[in-house]
Order: sequence, then C-alpha cells, then structure tokens
Amino acid sequence: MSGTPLERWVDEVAAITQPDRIVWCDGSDEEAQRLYEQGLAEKTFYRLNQKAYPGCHLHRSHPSDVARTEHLTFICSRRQEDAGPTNNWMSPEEARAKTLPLFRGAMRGRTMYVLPYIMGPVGSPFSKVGVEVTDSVYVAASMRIMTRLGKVALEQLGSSEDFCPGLHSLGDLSPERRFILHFPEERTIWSVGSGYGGNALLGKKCFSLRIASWMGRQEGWLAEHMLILGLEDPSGQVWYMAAAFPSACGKTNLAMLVSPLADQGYRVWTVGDDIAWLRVGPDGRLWAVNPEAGFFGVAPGTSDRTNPNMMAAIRRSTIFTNVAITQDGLPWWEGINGTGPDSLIDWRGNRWSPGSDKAAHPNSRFTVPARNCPSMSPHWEDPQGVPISAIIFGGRRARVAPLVYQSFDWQHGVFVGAGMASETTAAAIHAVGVTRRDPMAMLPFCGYNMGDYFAHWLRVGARLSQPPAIFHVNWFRTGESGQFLWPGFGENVRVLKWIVERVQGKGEATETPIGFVPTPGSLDLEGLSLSPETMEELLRVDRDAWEQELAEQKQFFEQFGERLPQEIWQEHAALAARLGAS
Ligand code: SAT
Ligand code: MN
Repeated sequence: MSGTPLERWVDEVAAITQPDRIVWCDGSDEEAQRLYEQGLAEKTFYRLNQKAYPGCHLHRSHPSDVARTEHLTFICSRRQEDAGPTNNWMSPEEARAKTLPLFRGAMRGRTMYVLPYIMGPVGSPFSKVGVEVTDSVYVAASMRIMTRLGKVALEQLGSSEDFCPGLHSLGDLSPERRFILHFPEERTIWSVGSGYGGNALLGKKCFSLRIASWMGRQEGWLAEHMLILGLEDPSGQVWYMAAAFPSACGKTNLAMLVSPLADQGYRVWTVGDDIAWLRVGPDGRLWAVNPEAGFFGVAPGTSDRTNPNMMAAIRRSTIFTNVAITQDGLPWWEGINGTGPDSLIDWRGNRWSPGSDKAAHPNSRFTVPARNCPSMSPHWEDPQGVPISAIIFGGRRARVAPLVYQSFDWQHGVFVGAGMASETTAAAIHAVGVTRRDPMAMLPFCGYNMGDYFAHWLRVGARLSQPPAIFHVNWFRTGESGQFLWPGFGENVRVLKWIVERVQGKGEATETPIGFVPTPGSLDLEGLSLSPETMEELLRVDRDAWEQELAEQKQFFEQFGERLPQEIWQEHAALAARLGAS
C-alpha cells in the first residue's frame, strides 16, 4: 500500500469498519456548519435559541451513556505489572480479539470522520499530534472545540508516523459492548460503545493523560490532571500554579475565579482547567502548557455567582450535553439561578415538573472554546508554557484535611499528593459520596503502574533547581451539622494569596505534623464574616483523624509492593513519628 503512515492507517480502519463515506476534517468554520447541519438532521443536535446563544447546540446522550465508565476502561500493556494494581488490565491480544468483532462493519451506512488534531499550542515543543477516527458527528464537532484540529495538525504531522491513532465507534451504545482500551506501547486507543466525553473525545483523558503519562515517563516529563492559573499580585507580577483535584471538585471554577480582592490588585488568569503537561525547563523551573483548546465543564452549579467567566464563555459556539431547556430554547440546569421555570424539557427530552427528578443530568456538561473565556491569560498559548511556582493538591474531604497546608519539601509534597483522597462525584459511574484514595487526582487517568508514577515524580523533582512549593487545599470541610465551613468559589483567592506569599518567603505559618498551616492572622479574611472558631476548625489538624488516615494510606500503598518507592514509606513513617503514633 502507498501513502503516508496516516493514510495507510485510515485505509486499514476503513477496511475494518466499512463506512459509507470518509470525511477528512479540515477544522474550518464552513465544516463546522456542515457538521451541525448533519447533526440536526439526525437529531444528534438541537438548535438552542440562536439570539441568546448564537452557534450553540444541545446534545442528548443515550441515558445509559452519561459519564466515564472506569470499570470498562483498560490499560493493555504487554505486562500486567506495568499497568499496576489500580488499573484494569487486559492483554493486547485479548483486547483486540474481544473488540475487533465490535468494530467490524460498525460504520456501515455511516460516515467516518478523520480528525487530525494537536494537543498543545501549535508549534510548541510540548505538542503532540493525535488522529481520531469516529462515526459520531457529536465527537467530530466536540473535538473541533477541544483541540487544534484539521489542517494545522496535518501540517505539523507531515508524512511522519509520530501520531497517536485513536479508533472510535459508537457501536450499539450498549454498556455490555463498551470498551475504552489503551495500548501504551503502540500509543494507540480503541474506544467502542460510548459517545460520552471522557470515553469518546480521545484527545482528552485517553491521549493527554493515560497515553501521555506513559510517554512522559519515558521522555522525562509529566502529564497531569491539573488546572493551570496565574495569580496577578498588586505589583503586576503573575505567579503560575497548577492544581490537581478529582473530576467535578471545582477545578474549572478555580481556574476562572473572579477575585473579590481585585481592588487590592489580585486577579486570576486562566491557562487551563483540566490537564497540564509539565517539563523541566533549561532554567531548572517547571514549565506547564494546557494541551487543550477548550473546556468540557460540569453544568450543574455553574452560575453568575460561582463562575461568571464561564457563564460569559458559554454564550456562543458551545455544545451543551444533557442539560434541560426552557420553552424559549435556553439551556437550564440545577443551580443556574434559583428555582426552575415552570415549563422545562429535561435532559432526556421529556416535559419536567417541579418535584420530579433533576431536570439536567448531574454530570451534564458544556464544551466551549477556551478563547471565549474572558479570563484567559495572554500567555495561555505560549509555546514554552508558563513557569510554575506552586503545585496544589486537593480533594473533597468533609473532615481530616485543613483548608490549606504546605509540604516541607518536594519529596514530602509527592507523599502528600500520593496520599490524596476524595469523596466521589457524578463524573464517573460509581457510588457518589464515598471516600476513595485518588493520588494526584490521577487514579482513573494514570496509564501505568502508580508505584512507578510516584518514582517518576521524585525523579523529575531531582532535576528541578527551583522546584515549585507543594500545597494541599480542601474547600469542602464541614462543621458539626454538615454545613460547609469555607465560602469557597471566588473567596478561594485568599488561599491563593497566602500560597504566593509563602512562595515568596513571606506568609506566616505554624509548623504542624502534616506541614505548614497558616497562622490565624496570615490569611486575608477582610470582608468575610467568619468567626475565629470557624477559622480554628478550618485550620485544625485532628490527630485522631490523621492516625486513621495513616492506616488507610498504608493499606493503599501496600498494594504496590516493590514498585512503591522507599521515599514514600520514609515520608509515611516520618508523618507517623511526628503525629506520635505507634
Ligand atoms: O468526562 S471527562 O473525563 O472528560 C471529565 C472528567 O471526568 O474530568
Ligand atoms: Mn478532569
């Protein structure tokens, strides 16, 4: 066969899936129009009110296909040990044998879209090319928003074989025949049976986290589930931070925060809301790019109060998935503002009445171009990325973790990240509200053995002459009656301000067994009405809770056996000693 490696691969998958038509997407606006027209005709898309929401569309997924399906997601490395105990593993042979029949003839009567895309800014040394082949017009339209798609990617690729091929088909959407497969040694992704974001937009979690984390380990960089933001201080200097929280824990809101301290000169610039690719720069600092070009944000709870920048961004060229709509064709979800209008159509397309189930699905989403967002940093597409001064880990913990603390050094910080846990949300299909250990918020996204992953973090740290300081935050601590103690949202800038002060060697802190915690007076609380007792509770290090935590961490770490770096055990023992535990 002739042609470029890409053309040969497309021929190969077309021979298997047998589409009626093949469309190579060029990324143009005319093409976007054609995709939406096609989607409208086949009822994949519905037009929203074009006066209020120009260029915006609604998509309703199959009701059983509304979140990531971690139990159907596999790392298909040659050796099971390389996937590690926290990933589902299938041998490459078994994976192919199981799913090839599902792909055979799957696109008969359908169109196959070929989507060449770049993750990372065009021309950046961080950037990587992927090509997704899909029979979903929703995926094609969404990938145009989330990546740099089309001509630019083909130009960057040329006739090289250096791209991540991703084969996607909706199949019959049955969860019994749904598989999300990653072949890290071949840098290949196969996904069948789901049209949902994290399962089907292969540039996102599949490539930019699972495959990229494997590549990063080989090539000496990090692919992380992190937002990137810059905090501008009153002198005009911008301090960049990367923060890892599990899905649906407020990364997007934090990345776009509107600062109540703006009159003092503190404001937040957005670089990314979900994924960071991090490299050691020639200056010994850690540099970050956001590989994505759009946001795939959670709708419920998003409002002018919680995220005004996002509310502005989604007013045009946005795809809404599984939200409700009003009679006037406006998107609606729980928390958008007060109570729902009387006449809503719910996410399934049925008439909704107050008192019945939620009108929008709890994991309903919007897919929006980053350039729409008013808080985008002028540096968000810098080819070299932005220099990171602080790394922030965080989770949703009703108890245990204080509002914020700083690790003693890089190694301790890696232990803090490795020991992370969070109460689960609706972003994946599992019980909601259960505490699960989720190191660096990467549990569902690390494409290799997490024992090796911690070792890789330690190795990267050793190459940094100016490592970022590492912090842990928890916006979700609750009081006796279950109420949140911290106001959250925009007020989180007060914690970011303390973090930047610490980075500069200024902010005051008390040394505790778990790390440095702000002194009562060191957080800027002006204008908030928080009692001293509430602040004390927010910053309290509860020794009993931490001893319990130590025991749970031990159990979690033990499963990695020999692959867990000794440094993690050293830090675990040191924490136990500081807590005075036996
Ligand atoms: O559906 S995604 O995996 O892309 C979003 C998330 O869970 O973070
Ligand atoms: Mn995410």
